[in-house]
Amino acid sequence: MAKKFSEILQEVKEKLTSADTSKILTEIKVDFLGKNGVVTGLLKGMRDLAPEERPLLGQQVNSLRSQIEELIKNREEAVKQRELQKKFQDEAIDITLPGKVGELGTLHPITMVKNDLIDAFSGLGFVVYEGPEIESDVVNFQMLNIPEDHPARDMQDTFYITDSILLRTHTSPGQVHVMTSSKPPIKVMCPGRTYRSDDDATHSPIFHQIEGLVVDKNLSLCDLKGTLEEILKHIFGKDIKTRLRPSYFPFTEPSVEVDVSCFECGGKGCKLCKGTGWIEVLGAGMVNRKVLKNCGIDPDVYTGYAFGIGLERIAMLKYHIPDIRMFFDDDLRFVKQFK
Ligand code: 2U9
Repeated sequence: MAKKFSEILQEVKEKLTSADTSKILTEIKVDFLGKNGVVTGLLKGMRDLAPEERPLLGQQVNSLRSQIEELIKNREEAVKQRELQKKFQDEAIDITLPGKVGELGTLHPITMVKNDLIDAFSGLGFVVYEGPEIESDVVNFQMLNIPEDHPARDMQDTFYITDSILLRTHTSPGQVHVMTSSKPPIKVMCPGRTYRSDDDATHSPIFHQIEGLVVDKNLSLCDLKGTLEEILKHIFGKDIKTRLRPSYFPFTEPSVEVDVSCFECGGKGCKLCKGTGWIEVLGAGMVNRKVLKNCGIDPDVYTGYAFGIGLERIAMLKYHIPDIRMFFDDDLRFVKQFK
């Protein structure tokens, strides 16, 4: 029997030497110590012995069990260490590899022009007011002295929601809200989306404006020209010149169109300025006395100047964009060019 014990022990040792996974170790444990294993088989064999022989065999089997348990436990620790080491190797992270850089978005060119203008106007003391995009006919037209028979009031030109509610056709109603709710001195800029029923290479049903309004005592066209010159130099470069040409808008009197000397050819004449040396960039004027009065401001005490800038027009000139519809096509290849 003693020989059988040492053979069993030898067999366990041999099997353990080549056992290199937890799974194989478990199998060995079951084979030798399990319910139907070798050691349990030895205990079951006690039934065939005389009663006086049984205690000695019991002790020997228990000793064998303890030795096998000890051997398996030692091997288990080594295998666990090896498995852990392998796991670390397999899951190793190379912290020296460069990270994955997510693609950064870009600002839309209209947003870039708008931000640039807001920066420039803020430097001159203008504050931003953003009015609603849905307006009444009264604020969008009547208070701005736009007469009943003006083409802008036609159904063909304006998006009406009801007979008296519409999508604003300019950001000027924003300035009306400022004038009716605060007292001069006023110095505001109103950026935002505007809507007109128009659709071709230079007109879009949705477009963007930034308008400015200053109301104070003793303002003149000189103040307007000085302010615009500052802003236009900021946008188109220090070397440009500006000129005012007479024009007509119902909300300003006198009204002017503002040109800058061509920033491409320096005024000599080129394709961009159509050979004239000048490029029209915005409209402006002294606020019409009737508009001041409509907004509760005494035109005998206060004066005002105002201007309107089409953001698409500025962006088209600045970035040589041939068609206004490109701003609204959502084509990433277009937008990404303005990084
Ligand atoms: C108030 C009083 C006067 C705003 C003005 C213009 C001239 C003008 C155009 C520029 C390009 C519109 O987008 S565009 O087509 N705007 O020419 N806008 S004066 O005058 C105002 C505004 C508000 C209370």
